[in-house]
Amino acid sequence: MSRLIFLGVPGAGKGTQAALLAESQGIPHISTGDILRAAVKNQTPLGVQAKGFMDAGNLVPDSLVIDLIRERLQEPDALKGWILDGFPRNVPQAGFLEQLLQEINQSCDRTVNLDVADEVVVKRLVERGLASGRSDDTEDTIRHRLQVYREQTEPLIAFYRDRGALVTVNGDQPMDAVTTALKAAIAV
Ligand code: B4P
Repeated sequence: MSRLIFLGVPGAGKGTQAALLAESQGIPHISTGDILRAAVKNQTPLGVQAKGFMDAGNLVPDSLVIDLIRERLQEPDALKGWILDGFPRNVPQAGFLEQLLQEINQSCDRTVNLDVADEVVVKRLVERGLASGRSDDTEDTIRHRLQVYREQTEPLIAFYRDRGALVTVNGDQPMDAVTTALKAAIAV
């Protein structure tokens, strides 16, 4: 059983690797980005509120994602483990998660930081934007997302390092090499 948090710049491969690992471990892959994109597509009240923030490359307000995570982590399939991809995204979200895990008698085993240089992810995401039409994968918005990452998400590396649970994996390798390195890092 694993309970893992994935950190990394936008486009580091969090979604890609979290999906593979969750499948191999038989635990849910919980991506706040995927949940929000589905809400936008279905024009739910959550999606209507989130769309403008996402299109601009900003974080959606904490209150929207916090409620969503509180409910999702208490669904039956999440009792045996989970991979959180894209959450927490800032220090207040990390503080909320710590408190929630205490309330539900769970703890996170590892936080994985997928390390990839900015210019590599800009290229990856521009390519994905051209292939998928994802509205936040344009070069200007990607660079803004990287700035938001530096200001709001990067401090979580120190937050989890202080708690002794952080492992860093080089995400700038072929996908199967990243998967192998990741499995080795979380087995330690
Ligand atoms: P996310 O969906 O989390 O998007 P992301 O950070 O860009 O990462 P993503 O999962 O897409 O990329 P991946 O690395 O898998 O967030 C989108 C938006 O949602 C945010 O900007 C924000 O507005 C909102 N949001 C989400 N969570 C939030 C929260 N907690 N609080 C507030 N707002 C929130 O992959 C990128 C590409 O690289 C793919 O095309 C993939 O095929 C490719 N790739 C992966 N690994 C590779 C490798 N090893 N080599 C080459 N290419 C690779």
